[in-house]
Amino acid sequence: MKMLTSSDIKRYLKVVDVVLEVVEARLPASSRPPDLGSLLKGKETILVLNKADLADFTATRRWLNFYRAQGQLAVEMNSQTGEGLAKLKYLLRKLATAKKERLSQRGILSSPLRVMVVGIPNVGKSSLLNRLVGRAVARTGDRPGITRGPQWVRQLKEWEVLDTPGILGISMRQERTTLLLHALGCIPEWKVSPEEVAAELICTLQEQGWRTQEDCEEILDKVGRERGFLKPGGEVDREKAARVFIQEFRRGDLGKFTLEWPPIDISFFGGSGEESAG
Ligand SMILES: Nc1nc2c(ncn2[C@@H]2O[C@H](COP(=O)(O)OP(=O)(O)OP(=O)(O)O)[C@@H](O)[C@H]2O)c(=O)[nH]1
Ligand SMILES: [Mg+2]
Repeated sequence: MKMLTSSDIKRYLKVVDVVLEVVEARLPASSRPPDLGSLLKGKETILVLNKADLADFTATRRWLNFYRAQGQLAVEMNSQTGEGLAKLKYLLRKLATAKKERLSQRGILSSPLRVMVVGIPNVGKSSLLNRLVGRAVARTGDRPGITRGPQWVRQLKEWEVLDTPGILGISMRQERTTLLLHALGCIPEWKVSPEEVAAELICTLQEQGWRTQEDCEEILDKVGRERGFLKPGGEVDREKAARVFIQEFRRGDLGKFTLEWPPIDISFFGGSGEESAG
């Protein structure tokens, strides 16, 4: 499967003005590729917490405060409906104006802002691009690995956006993160069993206040029996049940949950919780 490599990123960084780093709002830190930060050093970046419609509202406020307190531009987004787009466009227009001024000082006629969209698979990079340019030019889909190669799309004279395939760097990640990334559908090939993923997911959801006292096996047995996923001897097919359970979580059927919270609650030290972008 074609994934974006570090050398691809380095090459594109030479020609882009801004990077939109798309992360999963339900896993904002662990869905950042481990080495990306050092590659992007010195480049203007905007962190996009996408699929915010599926995340816990308070958690998203905290994450935005957390990143903004570090001087990182960060916005939340629902690329399916376009909610959050106005704020992102506002930030991009500010950067475009700054670029125009820089160029005109050197007597150069203005050129559009060049924006690159990067992130791990299935976080909504292509959906975001479609929103930014206002038409469905990039293919999207509910599984990882949809975008096969980089694609430039121009939006009038305002900006040019580069869609890219997902970046994966799972070897360096903790086991728990790998399991949760599977749960979110960000890993193209199953490297672990669906039951293991469901077990970690259920445990995490319970930590996040999901109201059920049952353990993983009980939950999967219930899901399997409700749907008639039975093996010849009458035993529940837990693997099939686990896949369905994970699918329901991904779609938000279990509710809005964020699987990790920022290390310290910065809003406690004076953040209002409703801050403006930047
Ligand atoms: N609920 C919700 N779904 C979204 C959002 N953004 C994208 N999606 C869905 O998530 C799935 C993945 O979206 P894509 O835009 O294809 O993701 P991608 O990052 O380009 O994926 P790859 O090209 O495979 O790496 C699709 O089913 C989208 O409809 C969002 O903000 N909220
Ligand atoms: Mg894509």
